[in-house]
Amino acid sequence: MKTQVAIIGAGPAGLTLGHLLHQLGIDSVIVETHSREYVESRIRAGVLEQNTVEIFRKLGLAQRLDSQGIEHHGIELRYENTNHRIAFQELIGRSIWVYGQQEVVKDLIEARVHNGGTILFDTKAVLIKQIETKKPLVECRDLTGEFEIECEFAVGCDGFHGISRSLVPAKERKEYFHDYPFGWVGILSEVAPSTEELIYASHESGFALHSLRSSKLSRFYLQCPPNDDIQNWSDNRIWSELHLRFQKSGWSLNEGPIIEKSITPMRSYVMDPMQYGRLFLAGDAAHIVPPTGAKGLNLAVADVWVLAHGLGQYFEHKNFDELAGYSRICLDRVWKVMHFSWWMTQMLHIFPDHMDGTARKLQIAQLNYLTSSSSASASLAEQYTGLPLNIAN
Ligand code: FAS
Ligand code: PHB
Repeated sequence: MKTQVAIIGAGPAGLTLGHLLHQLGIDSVIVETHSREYVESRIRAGVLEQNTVEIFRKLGLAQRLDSQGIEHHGIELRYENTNHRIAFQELIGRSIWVYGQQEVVKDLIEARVHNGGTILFDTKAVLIKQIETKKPLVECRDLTGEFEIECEFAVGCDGFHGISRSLVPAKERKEYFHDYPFGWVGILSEVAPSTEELIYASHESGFALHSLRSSKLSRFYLQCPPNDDIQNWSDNRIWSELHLRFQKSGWSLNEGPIIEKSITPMRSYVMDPMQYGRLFLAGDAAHIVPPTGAKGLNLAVADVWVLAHGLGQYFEHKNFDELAGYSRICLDRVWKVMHFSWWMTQMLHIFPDHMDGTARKLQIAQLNYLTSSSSASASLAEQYTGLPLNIAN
């Protein structure tokens, strides 16, 4: 099989890149190890930056997002029985959209198939060869056997557990790991949200987040010990912890059937560089941010926005300059977004070392400053709704 760009992984990064290249008239093939049903049912992200929404609109992929997605003009910070709204629209004139990642993935796959684009499901990329040459080869295995895809560029959009980043020689790469001393219990419940906007709650017994998917579907997250077992989280325990951490006089939390619950480790990871020869990395294949800032999916889309622009310059003008700067441009944004996600995480979670109570006092002081200063709130708003996307600087 031959193509211009071979894309490994049909997550938000790979699928968005496929559409950006299609719009530029560049041929691509996407290989995805799982079935279509599996990738369309995976529950993950839920918040889209304004940048991400604008890119999907530019690509004509936002019909359902515009009709079923919910635009939010702010978030709530809740601590010590008080509520504080960070008003994005008033502060900086920008918004976020609540729209499930699996809905995004469904829309992007639907459109790709409609455009006659190739996605090979149930097809695993097992190796990418000749990445130092102008003709990389992606070795694939599907239910019928093995075959190769010859391409001019191979893009690893294969997530944190993919194969692609391991193909960058160890002596050429620097990796930055950090595991946080807690995880998140993620819960999906068939109950009307008890809030108009997301609530980020910081409570002595741990962090909690009230997000949503629709007027009938609520999404919650609870800070839990690292490596905790979901068996330890009965529905009763989940509801009593949610009531405790969101407690605020005059406010009540609706309860309903819990239809999905899982535990997510909280870590951060950055791979530098995000390119080697004709192999490029995008999304979770190159970086993981703790979900407190709701950035993972949005950062994946920002990466491929930069990459597609560089590939467009290459295929149109045989100019490699922009592609040569891909890693530098993306890592500038990755570290800024990593800092924001770390900052939200350290401000809102309870850490094992509470410094004899000093840590909590410092957190409350940080929250009091943040919620009483319009410039500090505007900074949160700017970072949460999405830093401006810079293409080539
Ligand atoms: P993905 O992991 O989504 O996709 C990679 C794809 O590659 C997968 O489909 C995989 O099957 C495939 N693949 C892997 N190896 C392969 C191989 N060898 N051959 C072929 N295919 C292969 N982010 C936000 O922005 N907002 C949020 O609210 C948010 N909440 C989150 C909540 C949870 C519980 C989790 C786990 C993550 C959350 N994230 C959030 C982050 C998440 O959305 C990721 O950042 C996003 O999925 C990254 O997209 P991709 O880089 O495309 O990787
Ligand atoms: C979600 O809705 O899944 C969500 C929202 C905000 C976050 C993380 C996850 O910070």
